[in-house]
Amino acid sequence: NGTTHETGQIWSGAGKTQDELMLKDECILVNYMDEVIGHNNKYNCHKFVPGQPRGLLHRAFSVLLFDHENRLLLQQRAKTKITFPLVWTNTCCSHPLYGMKPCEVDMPDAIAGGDPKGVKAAAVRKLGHELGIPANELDASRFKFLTRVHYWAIDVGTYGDEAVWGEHEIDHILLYRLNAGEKLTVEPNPEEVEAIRWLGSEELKEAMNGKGDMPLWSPWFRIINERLLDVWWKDLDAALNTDKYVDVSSIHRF
Ligand code: DMA
Ligand code: MN
Repeated sequence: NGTTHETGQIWSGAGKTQDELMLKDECILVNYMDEVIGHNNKYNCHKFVPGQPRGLLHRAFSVLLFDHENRLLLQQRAKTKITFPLVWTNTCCSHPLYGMKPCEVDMPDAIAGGDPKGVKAAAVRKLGHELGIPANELDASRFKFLTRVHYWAIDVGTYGDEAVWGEHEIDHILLYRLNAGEKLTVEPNPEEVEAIRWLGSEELKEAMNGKGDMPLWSPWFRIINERLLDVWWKDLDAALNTDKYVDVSSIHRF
């Protein structure tokens, strides 16, 4: 495990691709109210160090993608992910980035209006990168933005003695459902995703009981699942097609 950040040097133990993304991806820094206050790279945002014990608060998104039969697509993170390797989680989690085209930085009025196009564009980008879902098989306007979750979680150093990583985010939750007969190509990128599984609500409950072959779950998906998802999943037509569960003014803090 090296410790230098020079281009091409592997410092995390995870591998060059993830190292490079750690420095290249420029996350959006936000305040407690989710207002943009700046930007910094993924490394600085996620490294928990003395004096900055929760990294830097930044904006994130979580996609929950369902098929026509209301099964949720889950992914196991690749073993080469620097943060939270090998844990199971929702379809796709990532960050809208600063400096992207189209722009991924949403302003408060877009969020309050229920149509944050920036995180939706980021979601299309990352569903492509992580799961190989072609952009032309997705319709960004069909992402349903429901609410925001503010949480932090520690991921005790997987790579090297000093590495202590974590998350401290305001996570924008996006739901998406395939129509009957709609084609979706899913070709997981092994640098990002170890495995995928489509599970119904009851199957997920069983999978998360710790006794099966999916023992590890991400802290943010545990929060979303325990606090919010149950209600939406039971009433998925309304969650997707009406504003019954839209809560754009709250930031749920856990
Ligand atoms: C970060 O996910 C976002 C959440 C909601 C935890 P990630 O670590 O998978 O992002 P990326 O793959 O872009 O590093
Ligand atoms: Mn993050």
